[in-house]
Amino acid sequence: MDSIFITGTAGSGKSLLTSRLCQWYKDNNFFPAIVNLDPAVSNLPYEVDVDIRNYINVNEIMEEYDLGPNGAIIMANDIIATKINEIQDEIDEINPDYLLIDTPGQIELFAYRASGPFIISNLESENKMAVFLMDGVLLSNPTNFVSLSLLSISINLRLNIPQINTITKRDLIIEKLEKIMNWTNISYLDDDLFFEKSPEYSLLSLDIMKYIRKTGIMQEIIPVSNITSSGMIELFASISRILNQGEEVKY
Ligand SMILES: Nc1nc2c(ncn2[C@@H]2O[C@H](COP(=O)(O)OP(=O)(O)OP(=O)(O)O)[C@@H](O)[C@H]2O)c(=O)[nH]1
Ligand SMILES: [Mg+2]
Repeated sequence: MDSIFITGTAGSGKSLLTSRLCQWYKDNNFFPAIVNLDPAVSNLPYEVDVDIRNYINVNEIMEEYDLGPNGAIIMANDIIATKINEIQDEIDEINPDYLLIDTPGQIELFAYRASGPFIISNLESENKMAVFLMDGVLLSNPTNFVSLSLLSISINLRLNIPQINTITKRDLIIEKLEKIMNWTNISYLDDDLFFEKSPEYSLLSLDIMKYIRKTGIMQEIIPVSNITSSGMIELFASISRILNQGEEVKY
C-alpha cells in the first residue's frame, strides 16, 4: 500500500482533490481508500472509508473541557495521534492499493504540532508522500507566491516525506497562470517584484526565492483544477514517479 497525504492551506481544495484522486484510481482499476483526518469538517465531497470523526467529536470536547471552538479544534487535532492504532486497524482491514489521507483544514495544527508528523511516521505503508496545495486564488502577487513557496518548504521539513507542489483552482486563474508560473524564474520574479509597494519586502522575497531555487525543492509546481480536471494527468504522472522511485529507495 502507498499513502498520499493531501496537505495545503485552508480552503485550497484538499478534500475535493482527495475525491478526484480516489475516482482516478478507481477508473484505472486500482483499489483506493480515503482517510479523513479532519475532526472538525462537517461535509465531505467523498465517501469516507476511515473517519477520525468516529473517534473525536469537537462538540463533545468543547463541552467536556469547557473550551471555545478554537481551543477544541486544537485539542481535537492533538488527540488524532492517540488514535493511530484504531486508524491502522481499520486501514489494515480495508487493505487498499492507495491510501489517500485528507488532512485538517488548519495546516499549522497538523504539521507544526506533534500529531501530523507522528501519524505520518507511524502509519504502516510501503511508500509515503505528500501533495501540497497552494491556493491559486491567493497567488495574486509575487510576494504571496514566495510566501506560499516558503510555507511549502516549511511543511516539507516538518512532514519529512517526498512532496509534490500544486497550484489549485487553475480554472479561476486562467489569465494569470502564465505569469504565476514565470515567478519560479528568478529574473521574471525580479522584474515583477519591482512593482511591489515595499522595496524592503521585494528584496527579502527575491533573496528567499533564490535560496528556495537552490534547494531544488520547488523545482516542479503543477497547476490543477478540481473542476475542469486540467493538469490532473501531469499530477498523476508526478505522483506515480515519486511512488515508483520509492520502490527502489524506501522512505
Ligand atoms: N473553482 C474551483 N473551486 C475549487 C477547486 N478546488 C476546490 N474548490 C472549491 O473550494 C472550496 C474549498 O474546497 P475544499 O476541497 O473543501 O478545500 P479544503 O482544502 O479541503 O478546505 P478545508 O479542509 O476547509 O481547509 C470548495 O467550495 C470547493 O468547491 C478548484 O480546482 N476550482
Ligand atoms: Mg477539507
